[in-house]
Amino acid sequence: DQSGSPSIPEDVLSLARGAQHVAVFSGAGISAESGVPTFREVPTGLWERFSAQDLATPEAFESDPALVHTWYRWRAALIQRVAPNRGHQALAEWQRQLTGSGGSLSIATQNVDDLHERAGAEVLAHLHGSSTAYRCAECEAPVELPAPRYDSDAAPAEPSDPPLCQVCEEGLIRPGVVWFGEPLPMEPFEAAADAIRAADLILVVGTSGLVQPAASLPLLGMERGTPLIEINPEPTELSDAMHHRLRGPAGELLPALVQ
Ligand code: BJW
Repeated sequence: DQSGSPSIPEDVLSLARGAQHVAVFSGAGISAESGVPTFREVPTGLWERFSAQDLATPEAFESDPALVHTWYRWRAALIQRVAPNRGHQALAEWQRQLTGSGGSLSIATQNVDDLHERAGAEVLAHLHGSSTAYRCAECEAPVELPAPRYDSDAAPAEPSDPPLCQVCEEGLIRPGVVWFGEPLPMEPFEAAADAIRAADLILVVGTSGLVQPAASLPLLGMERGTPLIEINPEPTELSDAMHHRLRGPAGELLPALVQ
């Protein structure tokens, strides 16, 4: 192949070319090539360096709000500094093409970053919330915080307290993300399930498939026998259920698939 792009098996290419309604389920791996750390990879994954129990649970926020607040502000700043990669761009382009020809491409992401959107795509569902959304931990009033500023990729040393809610004047402002033990937002979850049930092709990109209930969403396609394609350099919890497994980085495989 003279272009240097990875070769995709012909049967997978023809599935992609023939699809009219594509459902994409994405995870941290699609943003890895942009420089956003994933969660579970050794040694770069966030949960390899930080304790999920101390950061991504409601109990953690209750016991050390400054630590959790500061960590999420650091993550938000990191996300803001990076740019979408060729994987995000390929999906955005494919979405434009399909929408223009009467089809559709829906994106349900577990990521709290906005890199799909910044590549020009419309996201149907942010299943685990967003790094730019905040709300009161007590009265749930939504709040906008000024853009965070941390210059370094290293975690900030000095924790600072989250602001107090101006509405109820009782609660602390918490990140608008879904922590372990919390329910997923119902509307995005149902919208993602509907899109996956209606799809004629499902792409599972850059997720370990370990975190429920999100990880079960792509399997809804099995009800109708919809072809499932995984894009991931490594085998995952979902690999056995896939009809096709493309092993490699999303930033190379997605442009080759969507060409
Ligand atoms: C590349 C690549 C490249 C690298 N290209 N690919 C036992 C069984 C079942 C469930 C449970 C259980 N025990 C507890 C639970 C429940 C729990 C759960 O699932 N735990 C498991 C870990 C065991 N789930 C929950 O608690 C959920 N809520 C819930 O169940 O509620 C029930 C309830 C109902 C009613 C009332 C009350 C409660 C909530 C889960 C929330 C998850 N939150 C996080 C943090 C979000 C905020 C933040 O960003 O900080 O979401 S955890 C973290 O994991 C984040 C991610 O969205 C999520 C998924 O991770 P993801 O995206 O798959 O990343 P990785 O790192 O795991 O994988 C990256 C992949 O990319 C790898 O495969 C790489 O190979 C690949 N990759 N480079 C393509 N270039």
